[in-house]
Parts: sequence; C-alpha cells; structure tokens
Amino acid sequence: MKGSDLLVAALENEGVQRIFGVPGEENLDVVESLRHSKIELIVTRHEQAAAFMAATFGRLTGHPGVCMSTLGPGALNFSTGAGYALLGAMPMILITGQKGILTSKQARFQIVDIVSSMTPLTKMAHKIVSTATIPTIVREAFRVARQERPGPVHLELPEDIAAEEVNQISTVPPHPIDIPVAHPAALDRAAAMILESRYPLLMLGAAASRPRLADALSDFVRRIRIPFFNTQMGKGAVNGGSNLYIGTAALSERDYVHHAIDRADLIISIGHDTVEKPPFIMGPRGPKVVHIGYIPATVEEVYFPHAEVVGDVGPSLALLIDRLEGRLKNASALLPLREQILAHLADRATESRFPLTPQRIVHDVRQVMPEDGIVCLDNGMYKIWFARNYRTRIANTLLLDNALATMGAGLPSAMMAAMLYPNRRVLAVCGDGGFMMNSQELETAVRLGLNLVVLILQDNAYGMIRWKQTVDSFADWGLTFGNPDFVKYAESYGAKGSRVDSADGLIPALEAAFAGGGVHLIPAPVDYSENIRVLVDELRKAVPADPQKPSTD
Ligand SMILES: Cc1ncc(C[n+]2csc(CCOP(=O)(O)OP(=O)(O)O)c2C)c(N)n1
Ligand SMILES: [Mg+2]
Repeated sequence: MKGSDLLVAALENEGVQRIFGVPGEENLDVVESLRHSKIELIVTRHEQAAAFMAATFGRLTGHPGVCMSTLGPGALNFSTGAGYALLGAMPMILITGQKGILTSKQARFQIVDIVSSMTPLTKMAHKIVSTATIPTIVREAFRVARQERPGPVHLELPEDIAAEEVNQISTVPPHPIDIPVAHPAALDRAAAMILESRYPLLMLGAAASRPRLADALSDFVRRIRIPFFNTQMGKGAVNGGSNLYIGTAALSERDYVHHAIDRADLIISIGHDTVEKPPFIMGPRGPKVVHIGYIPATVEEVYFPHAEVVGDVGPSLALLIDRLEGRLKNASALLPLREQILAHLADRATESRFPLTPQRIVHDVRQVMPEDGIVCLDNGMYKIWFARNYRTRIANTLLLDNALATMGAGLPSAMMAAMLYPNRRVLAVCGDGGFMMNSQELETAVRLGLNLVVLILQDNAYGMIRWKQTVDSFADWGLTFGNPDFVKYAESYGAKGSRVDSADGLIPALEAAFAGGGVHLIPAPVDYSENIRVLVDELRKAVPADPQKPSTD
C-alpha cells in the first residue's frame, strides 16, 4: 500500500463516490489508486467547473463534494470554486498535487505556494507531509467541511508522499455529530419578543436552505402562520407554505416586498448569512430583528440583531413553536399586503413582445418546470428577475449564487443537479456572457449522458453591468460583444440546439428539449429595456425611499 492508496481508502471511508477534476502528473499515484477503488473519476474541461460541481454536490446533499487538481496552474484554477463554496457555505474538499517535498528534482518549476493561496479561501488548508497522518487529516477535513458553517477544505498531497510505501494504517470511522440546540433562555426571550410584536414577519436566509432543514423549517412556517419572505439564497427553503409567501428580497430596498418589510416591527430572521446582498437595511428606526441560526450573526452596518437563537436550527425551531403556537394574535397582521405585492410580479408576465421580456421568460420557465424541477442560474441581470418572480414550492429547486455571485457556475451547478436527480427536469439559465465562461463543459455533460437543458439569454452584452452603467448615469459604452451561433455550437459538441424566434416559441422549445432528452441548448433573445422601466423607474415611484412608519398602524 502507498500514500495515495491510503488517501483513497480514507475518502471511501467518508462515503465518497465521485471525484471531479483535471489530474496532472503529480496526481498520477492517486489516479492509479482510484482505478482500484469504487470511486469514479470524472474529468472536466476546466478545474473551475470541477470545483463548482463538487461545491454544488455539497450544497444539495450536505456531504462534502470532492475535486482534484494538479499543483500550480490547476490548483490556482480552483480559486474561484473555493471562494464560491466558502461564501456559499457549501461543504467541499479540494485535493491538489505538489512536487515532492523530500527532494527537489525540478527546482521551482510550476511551484507556487498553494496552501497559502488557499488559506483565505477555505476553512482549512493543509499540506500532507507524512503518510501516517493521512487517515486523521482526511477525517478532520470532512468534519471541518461539514460543520456549521460548512465550507471548503484544501488538502495538498505532494507526489512523493503519495508514492511512499506504507504499512496498512486503519482509517478513522466517522460518527454522527448532533449539534446543541438553543439555550432555553434564548428561546424564551425570542418567544416573548414574537408574542409582543404587532407586525411580525419571517425572513428565510441562505442557511435556511440547508438540505437537512427543509422538513423542520416547513413545519415551523406552517405552524407559526406568520407571512414569510426570503433572501435570494433562502429561496425555496420550505416545502409548500406558499399561501404565506410574501416575496423575495432580490433588491436591498424599495422593491414591492419592502412594503411589508418596512411595515414590520419584528423580523424573525432564520439562517441569514451576511454574505448575501442585504435583503433589507437595518437602521435606528427599523424593525427589531431576532436572528435564528446555526451560528451567531455577524455584526454589520446593515445587520445587528436584537436577540439571537443560536443552535441546531431544526430542533430549536421545534422548541420555539411549542412556546408560540395558539398564542400569536398578530401572526397574519401583514398578510393583507401579500396579494398586492405578488400581483406586481405578475405584470407583463404573459406579454407577447419579442425579444422576450425577462418577466415572460420567468413565467414561461415556471410553466415548463414541474414542482420538483430544478433551475440553476448563472450570474447576470436575469438573476434578479428570477429571484423576484420565480415561485418555488419545493426546497432547493432554484439554485442561485448571491454570495460570491460569480459568473460561470450556472452550467456546472446544473450538471451536478442533473447527475444527482436524473429523474427531475434540470434547467440551467445563463447569460451569453456567463455561459461562455464554462461552455467547454458541454463536452463533459454530453460524455456523462446527462439530461439537461440550457437556456441562454442573448443580449450580446454583459447586460447587468450595462444596466448599472445606465442607472449610474454613465454612457452606454464598452460592454457589448459578439456570440457564436449557439445552435451550431451545441451540435459541434454532440448536443442539440434550437432557437426561439417568437414570444410564443419559448415554451414549446423548452418542452421539446426536455422531451428529447440529452443536452440541449436554447438561445433566446432577451429585451432588457424592462430593467430600467421596472427596477428603476417604476420602483422609484411605487416605493418611497424613506418610508414612514406603518400605515397599517
Ligand atoms: C467571474 C465574474 N466576472 C465578472 C462579474 C461581474 N458581472 C456580474 S454580472 C456581469 C454580466 C453578465 O453578463 P451575461 O452573463 O451576459 O448576463 P446578462 O446580465 O447580460 O443577462 C458581470 C460582468 C462576475 N460577477 N463574475
Ligand atoms: Mg448578456
């Protein structure tokens, strides 16, 4: 047995079934050990995509996804994926190779200090210098990656340690860790504030989307009966409860959902993580906030809760609702605002203008996606529209990144979802900019035989930045580009492609693509003039910048 065999045995011991990556010569011992293992090696066409896929595996399952690269250039290509998992709280293990550490036969060729570069991008970055430590280090890496707040862990395995012969060393068996529930005093304090509140509102943040929380949170929402809104990454955290849904805070202020937020006197904020663009801005005159989370709230200029319930969120919520059920008189005080807020979101959703409006695109995608279908967004202007307007009824059915908010993750995250849920419809929605940042992974998707539809919103521009340019009164300059013929592009990969030529053409194109199976690209032209019309002009008029206290008073 050699070091790499031990590493792979330790990974098998953690239940790892797949590793994504691009090996280099420094990983060849590991590759050979994988060949004799039950773990599948899935090569991607860029390390960034491997990291996005591993992170998404962690996000959707709660178990760390694993990716592997060579030293130097390959490892540096993991940086964005590490940042994505760190800010997004996605458990992941990044394994990178390195030249031997006992001798230096190639001088400094390809050597950069990857452990140092990974240190600020991970929860832990560690160079393995002895085969004897591999079982404990791997166990510790998985423990740290999974522990709240979850995130990435980096392990560097030098090639001579990988190749070193070892006597059999046994792996460390994982055991379940049940984290503590909130303190009774914290629960009592929070319950008292909620009972006193006249206009309570629930907010579901990023950590509310942890896969293991879905049932307990859904139960809490149904029993408390206080209307809820969510942050972008808290979208789709609960199953059902849609009669209490009052909107998504895709903007920080002055959206229709802020009609309710601005009138609330208490916000019960579940799982908010301030990596997200603020869903509302706290100030001296605003509502009180009770933070409920796995970990304490970070204190920010825009977020400084008045009370906290810290501990395992599911069981803590069960204890909290026991203190509240049947005693809440004002639970639905803000519910009358719901219909009016949601009605605005339906505006122009069926308009037959072509190129398509963002509202129509969101509407049509919702028609085509079954309740359990998964939409994975890249980053661009359409993310705001999907966050505001796309309704979800099942947890984790809209995957978006409002943390690192990187372009390029839409396609790889959708590929991972399609691998995990082969019987559900999976749709990637990308801009023409973000799609091209990792479009090479179409080859991986085709090779893996995935069923996946990719909708590319074509404006021949970095649309979101162009929008910001206009909002900030800059000249419209420098942000347009050309595109390949996306249908031919798809075909050249052995995928399929079809164009949308009319407003009524999107639904049939999506339906046909899903029915046909395989990987299917659908480019659709988008009319982004709605960005200014709605998100700037209309909201400026409709939602005052400095709202007075509750008109519902
Ligand atoms: C890797 C990366 N580079 C740059 C940005 C800044 N950025 C945010 S959105 C955006 C434009 C996205 O263009 P596209 O994918 O075409 O979507 P659109 O907004 O046009 O719909 C840019 C450049 C980013 N978020 N991530
Ligand atoms: Mg674009």
